[in-house]
Amino acid sequence: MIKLHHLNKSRSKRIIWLLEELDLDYEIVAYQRNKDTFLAPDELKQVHPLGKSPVIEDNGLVIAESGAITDYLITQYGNGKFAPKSGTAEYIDYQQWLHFAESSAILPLLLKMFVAKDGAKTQFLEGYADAEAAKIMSYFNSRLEGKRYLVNDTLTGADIMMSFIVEIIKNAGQLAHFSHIAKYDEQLQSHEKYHTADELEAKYD
Ligand SMILES: N[C@@H](CCC(=O)N[C@@H](CS)C(=O)NCC(=O)O)C(=O)O
Repeated sequence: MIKLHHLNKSRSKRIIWLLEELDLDYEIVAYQRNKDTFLAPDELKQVHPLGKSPVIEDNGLVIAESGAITDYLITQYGNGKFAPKSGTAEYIDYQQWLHFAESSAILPLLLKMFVAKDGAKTQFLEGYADAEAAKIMSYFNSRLEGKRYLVNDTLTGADIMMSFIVEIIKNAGQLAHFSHIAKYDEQLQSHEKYHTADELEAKYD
């Protein structure tokens, strides 16, 4: 059975959502963040040297990185659902969103969170994070105009990956400035399993 190493308040919720959508048998192994440092406990390093979550174990494989896990699970168990056909233009688009979530999109949003948490005046970082985050959010917003989902008008792994980015934007109180992202958030929330993932995340928090 698939094992998901899940850290509370983390990107791992994406993988719970995907496992639920795929209707797979899986087990959650839960870990709690340190209350002061917000870091994962050392036990997670016994699963994978980075000691971060999510990590899955399946068929003797240990897979880290939520994008790689999403790709693996959909390729292995999707039966043609949740990703466009490989070799098509839509598949390239899908891959771009899958990677965008954990590269260009997340960095400035996290930097903004860290700058705010630190509270200190910075020479460069704050301005950089603000400008880059604004660029990322308006790009994402513009690409959603007139669309229900990112690719092929159906839920894919790209949407599941980007749901965490939407959550960060929402928690930062920015959703009201980006109407297409706000509508997209409602669309994601129309999926029953989105809420199952929320409930499981709360259960293990
Ligand atoms: N790019 C990785 C990021 C993994 C990551 O940073 N996970 C965070 C939780 S959202 C974590 O484990 N933080 C605790 C720590 O770094 O100790 C992914 O997408 O899976």
